Amino acid sequence: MWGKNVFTSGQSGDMLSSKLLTLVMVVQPGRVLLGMKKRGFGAGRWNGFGGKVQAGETIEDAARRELHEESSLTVDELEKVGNIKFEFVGDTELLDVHIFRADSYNGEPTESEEMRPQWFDSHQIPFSQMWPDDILWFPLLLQKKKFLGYFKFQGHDVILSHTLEEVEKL
Ligand code: CJL
Repeated sequence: MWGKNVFTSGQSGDMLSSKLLTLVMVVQPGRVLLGMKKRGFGAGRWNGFGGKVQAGETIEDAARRELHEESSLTVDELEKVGNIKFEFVGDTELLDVHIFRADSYNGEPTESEEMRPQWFDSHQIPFSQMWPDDILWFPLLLQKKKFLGYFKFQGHDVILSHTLEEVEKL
Protein backbone atom coordinates (compact mmCIF):
# COMPACT_ATOMS: atom_id res chain seq x y z
CA MET A 1 0.00 0.00 0.00
CA TRP A 2 1.01 3.70 -0.28
CA GLY A 3 1.81 3.95 3.38
CA LYS A 4 4.33 1.16 3.37
CA ASN A 5 7.74 2.30 4.54
CA VAL A 6 10.09 1.39 1.68
CA PHE A 7 13.08 3.06 3.29
CA THR A 8 13.57 0.83 6.32
CA SER A 9 15.50 -2.34 5.69
CA GLY A 10 17.48 -4.01 8.42
CA GLN A 11 17.76 -2.14 11.70
CA SER A 12 16.22 1.25 12.27
CA GLY A 13 15.86 3.74 15.04
CA ASP A 14 18.26 3.34 17.93
CA MET A 15 21.85 2.14 17.99
CA LEU A 16 21.32 -1.50 18.99
CA SER A 17 24.46 -3.40 18.26
CA SER A 18 28.12 -2.70 18.72
CA LYS A 19 31.06 -4.60 17.30
CA LEU A 20 33.95 -5.28 19.71
CA LEU A 21 37.33 -4.59 18.16
CA THR A 22 40.90 -4.46 19.46
CA LEU A 23 43.83 -2.24 18.61
CA VAL A 24 47.38 -2.76 19.89
CA MET A 25 49.95 0.01 19.68
CA VAL A 26 53.56 -1.11 20.14
CA VAL A 27 55.38 1.91 21.54
CA GLN A 28 59.08 2.26 22.36
CA PRO A 29 61.04 5.33 23.41
CA GLY A 30 60.95 7.64 20.38
CA ARG A 31 59.20 5.24 17.99
CA VAL A 32 55.87 3.50 17.27
CA LEU A 33 55.22 0.38 15.22
CA LEU A 34 52.41 0.76 12.69
CA GLY A 35 51.19 -1.54 9.96
CA MET A 36 49.93 -0.62 6.51
CA LYS A 37 46.52 -2.35 6.27
CA LYS A 38 46.62 -4.32 3.01
CA ARG A 39 42.98 -5.34 2.68
CA GLY A 40 39.51 -4.97 4.18
CA PHE A 41 38.26 -2.16 6.43
CA GLY A 42 40.88 0.60 6.66
CA ALA A 43 42.98 -0.70 3.73
CA GLY A 44 45.60 1.86 2.64
CA ARG A 45 45.91 3.37 6.13
CA TRP A 46 48.62 2.94 8.76
CA ASN A 47 47.28 1.67 12.08
CA GLY A 48 48.07 -0.46 15.08
CA PHE A 49 47.28 -4.18 14.98
CA GLY A 50 43.87 -5.54 15.80
CA GLY A 51 40.57 -6.98 14.74
CA LYS A 52 37.37 -8.58 15.95
CA VAL A 53 36.88 -10.25 19.30
CA GLN A 54 35.69 -13.82 18.77
CA ALA A 55 33.16 -15.78 20.82
CA GLY A 56 34.69 -17.19 24.02
CA GLU A 57 37.68 -14.88 23.92
CA THR A 58 38.50 -12.05 26.32
CA ILE A 59 39.19 -8.67 24.74
CA GLU A 60 42.84 -8.88 25.81
CA ASP A 61 43.23 -12.42 24.43
CA ALA A 62 41.81 -11.16 21.13
CA ALA A 63 44.26 -8.25 21.14
CA ARG A 64 47.21 -10.64 21.62
CA ARG A 65 45.91 -13.03 18.97
CA GLU A 66 45.42 -10.30 16.35
CA LEU A 67 48.82 -8.73 17.12
CA HIS A 68 50.46 -12.12 16.57
CA GLU A 69 48.47 -12.97 13.42
CA GLU A 70 49.17 -9.60 11.83
CA SER A 71 52.78 -8.90 12.90
CA SER A 72 54.11 -12.22 14.32
CA LEU A 73 54.95 -10.39 17.58
CA THR A 74 54.06 -11.67 21.04
CA VAL A 75 53.85 -9.54 24.15
CA ASP A 76 54.16 -10.30 27.85
CA GLU A 77 52.22 -7.26 29.04
CA LEU A 78 49.44 -5.27 27.43
CA GLU A 79 48.19 -2.11 29.12
CA LYS A 80 44.60 -1.04 28.55
CA VAL A 81 44.89 2.58 27.46
CA GLY A 82 41.76 3.58 25.61
CA ASN A 83 38.23 2.87 24.54
CA ILE A 84 36.71 4.69 21.60
CA LYS A 85 33.22 4.20 20.23
CA PHE A 86 32.61 5.10 16.60
CA GLU A 87 29.26 5.87 15.01
CA PHE A 88 28.85 6.14 11.24
CA VAL A 89 25.91 8.16 9.97
CA GLY A 90 23.41 5.76 8.41
CA ASP A 91 24.79 2.70 10.19
CA THR A 92 23.21 1.36 13.37
CA GLU A 93 26.26 -0.61 14.41
CA LEU A 94 28.80 1.11 16.66
CA LEU A 95 32.45 0.10 16.54
CA ASP A 96 33.68 -0.35 20.11
CA VAL A 97 37.47 -0.23 19.85
CA HIS A 98 39.56 -1.29 22.86
CA ILE A 99 43.07 0.12 22.62
CA PHE A 100 46.13 -1.43 24.31
CA ARG A 101 49.74 -0.28 24.57
CA ALA A 102 52.70 -2.69 24.52
CA ASP A 103 55.99 -1.16 25.70
CA SER A 104 57.99 -4.30 24.87
CA TYR A 105 57.57 -7.26 22.59
CA ASN A 106 59.12 -10.55 21.52
CA GLY A 107 60.03 -11.48 17.94
CA GLU A 108 60.62 -9.46 14.79
CA PRO A 109 57.83 -7.52 13.11
CA THR A 110 56.95 -9.53 9.98
CA GLU A 111 54.62 -8.71 7.11
CA SER A 112 51.38 -10.69 7.00
CA GLU A 113 48.52 -10.88 4.49
CA GLU A 114 46.80 -8.19 6.57
CA MET A 115 49.61 -5.76 7.50
CA ARG A 116 53.03 -4.45 6.44
CA PRO A 117 54.79 -3.30 9.66
CA GLN A 118 57.08 -0.27 9.83
CA TRP A 119 58.58 1.78 12.66
CA PHE A 120 57.84 5.50 12.75
CA ASP A 121 59.63 8.18 14.70
CA SER A 122 57.20 9.52 17.35
CA HIS A 123 57.53 12.97 15.79
CA GLN A 124 56.84 11.74 12.24
CA ILE A 125 53.64 9.76 12.61
CA PRO A 126 51.93 9.58 9.16
CA PHE A 127 48.61 11.09 10.28
CA SER A 128 47.56 12.01 6.72
CA GLN A 129 47.54 8.27 5.94
CA MET A 130 45.74 7.22 9.13
CA TRP A 131 42.17 7.31 10.39
CA PRO A 132 41.32 10.98 11.07
CA ASP A 133 40.64 10.36 14.77
CA ASP A 134 44.19 9.15 15.39
CA ILE A 135 45.80 12.60 15.36
CA LEU A 136 43.54 13.52 18.29
CA TRP A 137 44.31 10.61 20.61
CA PHE A 138 47.90 9.70 19.66
CA PRO A 139 49.34 12.45 21.86
CA LEU A 140 47.56 10.85 24.85
CA LEU A 141 48.87 7.40 23.88
CA LEU A 142 52.47 8.67 23.62
CA GLN A 143 52.14 10.45 26.98
CA LYS A 144 51.00 7.14 28.52
CA LYS A 145 47.61 8.58 29.39
CA LYS A 146 44.31 6.67 29.37
CA PHE A 147 41.33 7.97 27.46
CA LEU A 148 37.69 7.49 26.51
CA GLY A 149 36.32 8.75 23.24
CA TYR A 150 33.32 8.90 20.98
CA PHE A 151 33.49 9.89 17.33
CA LYS A 152 30.64 10.39 14.87
CA PHE A 153 31.81 9.90 11.28
CA GLN A 154 30.24 10.76 7.93
CA GLY A 155 31.85 8.26 5.60
CA HIS A 156 35.43 7.27 6.36
CA ASP A 157 37.10 10.71 6.22
CA VAL A 158 34.91 13.24 8.03
CA ILE A 159 34.46 13.60 11.80
CA LEU A 160 31.13 15.37 12.44
CA SER A 161 31.55 15.51 16.20
CA HIS A 162 33.57 13.90 18.93
CA THR A 163 34.33 13.72 22.61
CA LEU A 164 37.68 12.69 24.06
CA GLU A 165 38.60 12.66 27.74
CA GLU A 166 41.57 11.52 29.74
CA VAL A 167 40.58 9.09 32.51
CA GLU A 168 42.33 7.56 35.53
CA LYS A 169 40.97 4.04 34.96
CA LEU A 170 39.26 2.15 32.14
C1 CJL B 1 37.05 4.06 11.68
C2 CJL B 1 38.81 -0.13 13.64
C3 CJL B 1 40.25 -3.49 12.91
C4 CJL B 1 40.98 -0.40 14.73
C5 CJL B 1 41.28 -1.59 13.89
C6 CJL B 1 39.15 -1.32 12.76
C7 CJL B 1 39.13 -4.24 12.27
C8 CJL B 1 41.04 -3.68 11.67
N1 CJL B 1 40.03 0.49 14.11
C9 CJL B 1 41.70 3.62 14.41
C10 CJL B 1 40.23 1.84 14.12
C11 CJL B 1 39.22 2.72 13.79
C12 CJL B 1 39.53 4.06 13.78
C13 CJL B 1 37.28 4.66 12.98
C14 CJL B 1 36.69 5.50 11.91
N2 CJL B 1 42.96 4.03 14.69
N3 CJL B 1 41.46 2.29 14.42
N4 CJL B 1 38.60 5.02 13.43
N5 CJL B 1 40.75 4.50 14.11
N6 CJL B 1 40.03 -2.21 13.46
O1 CJL B 1 39.97 -4.54 11.15
